[in-house]
Amino acid sequence: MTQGVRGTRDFYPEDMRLRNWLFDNFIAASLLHGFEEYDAPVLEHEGLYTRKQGEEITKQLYNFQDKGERKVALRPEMTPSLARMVMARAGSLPMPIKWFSIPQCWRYERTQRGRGREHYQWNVDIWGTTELSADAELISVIVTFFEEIGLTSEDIVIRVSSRKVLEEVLGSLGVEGDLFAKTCIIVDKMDKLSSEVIEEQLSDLGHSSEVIGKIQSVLGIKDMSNLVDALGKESAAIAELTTLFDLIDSYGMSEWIQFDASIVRGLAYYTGSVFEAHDREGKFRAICGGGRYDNLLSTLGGKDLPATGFGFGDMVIMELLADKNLVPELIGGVDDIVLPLNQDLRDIAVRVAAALRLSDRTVDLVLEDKKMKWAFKHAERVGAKRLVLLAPDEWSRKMIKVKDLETGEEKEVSLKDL
Ligand code: PZH
Repeated sequence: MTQGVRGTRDFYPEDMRLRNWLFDNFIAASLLHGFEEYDAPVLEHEGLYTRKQGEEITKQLYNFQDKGERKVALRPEMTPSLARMVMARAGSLPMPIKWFSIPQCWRYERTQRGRGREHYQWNVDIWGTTELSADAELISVIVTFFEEIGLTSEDIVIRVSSRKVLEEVLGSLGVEGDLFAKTCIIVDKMDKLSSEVIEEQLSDLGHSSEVIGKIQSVLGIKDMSNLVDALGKESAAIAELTTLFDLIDSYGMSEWIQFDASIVRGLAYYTGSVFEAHDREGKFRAICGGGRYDNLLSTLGGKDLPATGFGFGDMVIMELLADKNLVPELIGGVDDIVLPLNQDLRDIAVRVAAALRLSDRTVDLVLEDKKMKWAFKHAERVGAKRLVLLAPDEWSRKMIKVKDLETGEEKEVSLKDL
């Protein structure tokens, strides 16, 4: 029984060092922008995710009945939990809310594709403002994170659009509401499925060939001036995107950004700006994605509050960093290894270790009888800075031998000086 549950990962210390490094960078970019951390249970009522628009995320729900016959699910995403928490304190939370979290999210696929069933997803959200400055601020969080970990705008492009683009075009053809949300979910799969399959799915939804042709022509637009030609100068979508791109310019982030009408995101609840980050070479799936979702609370039985946010998984980014040779080599953080050279010196070694720890040094006290040779190898493995030796001769003079492993320098010091 060495294997965990199918689709789950173990994190050995070397994996955990990397995961912590990644999360520390998520946290740093969030805090730098004034966000506060929150958390919620991994187990939620299944009803929090029952949406009927055919999203992959709700089709793959990891759900079951608990021993009290309650229908529960492991969260597939964080936004509904966040919405629940905001709703529970509606009226008493000072707005805008700027919160982030790094939850583990789950999916259950029946297909045997050997894909993971859990991942961690950094979530950053702003609630309580309709201002596009919030959407721009979120993009700044993402760009800051990329820069922190060594990625540049030559590696990454953030594709931006607004659901209002397609909404305006399809609205004039009578496609609205639920049907519009379902259409976006199909359109979102355009880079994964063939155009024949997409056309078939759109026609199964009841769209005429005129509507399908219109969708295809609009989604091909990658340039704002062509969008103006398609939607007209009076378009609300154009006004919104122009404001957003001006803001992005003020942040100095324009080289990261590209308008792309094919970005609609595969979740039903998006209402306005939407964005996805991709590697420019196009080798990987989307690195992160998000957008505005102003109407989510009413679908959960509450009073709507404007909101915008993004989700950023822990897997694609690590694949990309590996591809670019940007995965840092991390070694453990031990300052000192304390080694008593015989058992009579264990008691004093314990006291030496305690004194060092009191002065905030991280200490690995060798627990068994070990030789110097072992200690050197061990020091290398854990990346220790000093070897602190309790040796009989030196200790008979109340001295401790210290070897600086970075410079190779050796000296004898008293406990006080150590
Ligand atoms: N956010 C849905 C999701 C959950 C787990 C994995 C991937 C996606 Br693994």
